[in-house]
Formats: sequence, structure tokens, C-alpha cells
Amino acid sequence: MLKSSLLLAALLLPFCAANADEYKTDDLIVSNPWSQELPPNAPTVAAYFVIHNKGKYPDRLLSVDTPVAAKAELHEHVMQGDLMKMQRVPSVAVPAGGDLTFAPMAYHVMLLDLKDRSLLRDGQHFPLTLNFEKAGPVNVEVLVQKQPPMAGHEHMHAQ
Ligand SMILES: [Cu+2]
Repeated sequence: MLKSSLLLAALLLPFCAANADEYKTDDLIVSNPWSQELPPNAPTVAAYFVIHNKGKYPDRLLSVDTPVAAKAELHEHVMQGDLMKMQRVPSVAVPAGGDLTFAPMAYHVMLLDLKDRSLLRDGQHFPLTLNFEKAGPVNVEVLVQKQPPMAGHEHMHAQ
């Protein structure tokens, strides 16, 4: 019984990444929240994730909170002339039946006035709350890693 349900769970795993972290509401799945380890004197840290909306209605990410920083903002990167600049955005739409990707050089969560740097080291996790207009708050654990995860990385099979 236990064995067969474990097998079923394994078969149902979407992309068999060994450390795929997913956080779900009825309609939203927030997957693989991560942050790149930065030097200890870095003034700000960014966090990334992908939000999948499997519902019929759009939602909106309104704000984020974390205990590791006094301020957490939603940012986007935009071209200004020849320069890539980032700027704060008030909220970000999550399309119905679509994905919203937070990634380097795109939308990101910017953490300012860092309070607890002990959790910002390779291999650590820190909590982040995503506040959605409809889905409400979703709590995720952001994995800090030295190397950014590769986009479209190879499947990791049983070890
Ligand atoms: Cu930023």
C-alpha cells in the first residue's frame, strides 16, 4: 500500500528535478524559489521563482515580505537607452492559465535593508511570503545557492 502510493507520487512529479520545491494554492503553484549567494557586504539580494496559474482567472502579486529584510520590493528590468536598469513595480499580473517567471534580468523580488545574513548563504533557506490579490498569502522557502539553476536543465534520475 505504502509502496504503491509512493510509486504513484513519483509518477505524478512533474519534472523530476531532485530538489523541485512547490508551494500550492487552489489555482497557483509557486515553484523553485531561489536566490543567488552574494558577498556578505552586498547591500541587496534578489529572489526568483516561477508562478504557474492553472486557474481560469488572472491573479496579481501585490507584495512580498520576509523576515530577513526590512524591505522587500517587486522589481523589473527595463532598457533605458543602452542601459539595463531595474525599477520598482507596484504589482505584477499572473495571467490565467499561464506562467509568470521571476528570473535574473527580468522580474525579481528585491530585498533591501538586510537583517539576517546568516540565512543568505549557500544551502540555506529563508522564508518569503507572496501576497496575491485573490489567492492570498503563500509562504515559500527560498533556497540560497552559489550557482544559478540552469534553465531547462536535464532531468535528474534516481540516484
Ligand atoms: Cu531590483
